[in-house]
Amino acid sequence: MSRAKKLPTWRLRERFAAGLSAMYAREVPAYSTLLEVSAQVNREYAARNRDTARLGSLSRVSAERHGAIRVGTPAELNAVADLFSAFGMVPVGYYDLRDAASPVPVMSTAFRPVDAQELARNPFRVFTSMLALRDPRFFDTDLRARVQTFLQRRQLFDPELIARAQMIAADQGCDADEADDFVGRAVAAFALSREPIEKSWYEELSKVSAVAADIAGVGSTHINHLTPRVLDIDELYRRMAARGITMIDTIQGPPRWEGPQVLLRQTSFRALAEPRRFRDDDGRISEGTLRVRFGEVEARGVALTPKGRERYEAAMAAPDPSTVWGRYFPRTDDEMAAQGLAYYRGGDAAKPVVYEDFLPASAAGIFRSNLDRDAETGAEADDSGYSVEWMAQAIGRHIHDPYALYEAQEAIA
Ligand code: OOG
Ligand code: NI
Repeated sequence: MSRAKKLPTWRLRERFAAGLSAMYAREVPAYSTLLEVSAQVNREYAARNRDTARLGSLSRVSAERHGAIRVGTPAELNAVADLFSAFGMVPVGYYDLRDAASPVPVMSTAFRPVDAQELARNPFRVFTSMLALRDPRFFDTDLRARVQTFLQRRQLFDPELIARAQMIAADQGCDADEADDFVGRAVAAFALSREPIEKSWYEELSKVSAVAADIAGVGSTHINHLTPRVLDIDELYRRMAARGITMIDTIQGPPRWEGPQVLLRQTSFRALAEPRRFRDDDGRISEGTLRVRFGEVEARGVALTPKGRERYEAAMAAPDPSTVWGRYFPRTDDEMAAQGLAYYRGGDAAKPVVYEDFLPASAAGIFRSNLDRDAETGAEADDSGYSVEWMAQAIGRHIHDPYALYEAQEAIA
């Protein structure tokens, strides 16, 4: 009897990303429109521009997505890390959104592949946030204890699924005939639950923050958005608006300009009201709606060095960054490379290293654009001790430093 063919983790990642995308398209119809328009914009862009592939092949870009999920506890984050390890996705970077102009009670990391070859095969990444329950500015002692009890009682993932994931990660893949079942169950773990929501509990948490309610007000987690990549985000924005889809006011991140595209530009449409069932204190079930899931799209540019990033922050501090951009950034990749502002493979300005991560200000903006009101924070001192080291320890894993990864990519000629 011949042995079943083995699928490597990147094939599983490719199927996982495609499976989530198919599920999200069924659940959120406006996402399908976004995919359609993105594909159209990408095809037209590729036909007009011969150097499209410098920031990734059209096949990579067309399949490219990032997702976002939110969990409550270190134990849940740990389970997510185990699950994603079966797809060759590891934690990279640390984003503390409690510090944002409009604070959100979470800290986040991104799970993604890190090797250049793995990224080229399928770069699927998931922005993953954990509730900052120990931060007294958001949660008093009483509420914290009740949230903790609630979270301890729920189980986001079947332990058997997690055990399977650990085995697949150790083997770097699984037999082809097992893959469908494993990937299918992993995808289903992120579907929107149809279970009734305890109304008064959800409302109490909403008063702290809509994100707290989305995380700890329900018994499961869900994909919160899924983001395709486009080669021309300004054109996409215009076309979505022309189709009558209300986008947020701006494209976040660096402005459009004729020089090299840097980092990440993102825009989104507002969360849509989705039907959900609620249970009131008497046990009565009623129908209602919640706005939690939305659509986002992004364009990616070259990764900046720490020096380039400093310039970026300085330019972004201007009232209208687009009017001053040329004072901070040169107009050509050659100059960017020569001044040590961005990463290029083998130092060759024709081979930019794509930015694979996120931007804290944009992330906070994305969260915010989908909330009806800001979180109410108290004046207490933050004694939570949250930091990248804290998170790494809590999940028993190294959290990769994005700059170290870009440097390693630059070293590949
Ligand atoms: C995550 C928001 C951050 C991005 O693209 O910056 C994000 C969330 O809403 O859970 O996805
Ligand atoms: Ni996003």
